[in-house]
Amino acid sequence: MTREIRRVFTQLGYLTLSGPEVEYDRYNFTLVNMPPGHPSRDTQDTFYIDDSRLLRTQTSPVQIRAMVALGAPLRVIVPGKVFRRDNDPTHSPVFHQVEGLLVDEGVTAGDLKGTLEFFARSIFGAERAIRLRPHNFSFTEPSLELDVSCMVCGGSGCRLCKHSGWIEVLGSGMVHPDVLRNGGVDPERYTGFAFGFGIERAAQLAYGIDDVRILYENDVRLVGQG
Ligand code: 2U9
Repeated sequence: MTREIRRVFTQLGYLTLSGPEVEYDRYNFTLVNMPPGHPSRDTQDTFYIDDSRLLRTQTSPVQIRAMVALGAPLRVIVPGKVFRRDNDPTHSPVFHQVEGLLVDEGVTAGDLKGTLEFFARSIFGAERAIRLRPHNFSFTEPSLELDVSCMVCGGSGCRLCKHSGWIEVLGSGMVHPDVLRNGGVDPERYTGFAFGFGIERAAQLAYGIDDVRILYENDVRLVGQG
């Protein structure tokens, strides 16, 4: 799945980057607009190592590091492991995310929409329709969630899409000017968009996998299909 996602974004000129899984809370939270006291920082949700270090809960700190190191213009995707204190039938304490970031002069929400449509059709099929709904993330303003027309019924309604015809696939938005500033990028000159999603969930939707655990069990009948 990661290979397929990389192929889509490499075609669009994105670099693939990685970064540390043990992070400073400043990079994981503060610099993406989650100041001390933000609910996501709760010790009920986050694995802390000590007062200033934790297991990253998202790959966003790598995009901050990329802006600082490479500056604008910038196109990167960051696949990698993330950690959350969640463990139930639909949540694993470790899972994989891809986040993407594009920063340049004159970037608009229209560019974001076109990019997400290309991504959705490349991964989930050329006949897929998309829709964007308003949402809220600390690092983007405005924030948008992307729904893709259901890969099982094509939109007419079935059990997978709970008879709505749509499946929620990812979160996205226009990068908050304070977050650009935190990466050393001038928000008066540059704008950007960002997106993020869970790779296991994307694999379940793309391949019709109803139980996430088979992705971790190393059954040779599954791993032999790579
Ligand atoms: C920087 C600027 C912007 C990354 C983004 C999302 C939206 C998002 C979650 C969806 C489900 C991850 O797997 S999940 O829990 N993510 O919806 N992530 S925009 O925005 C950034 C990141 C870094 C510097």
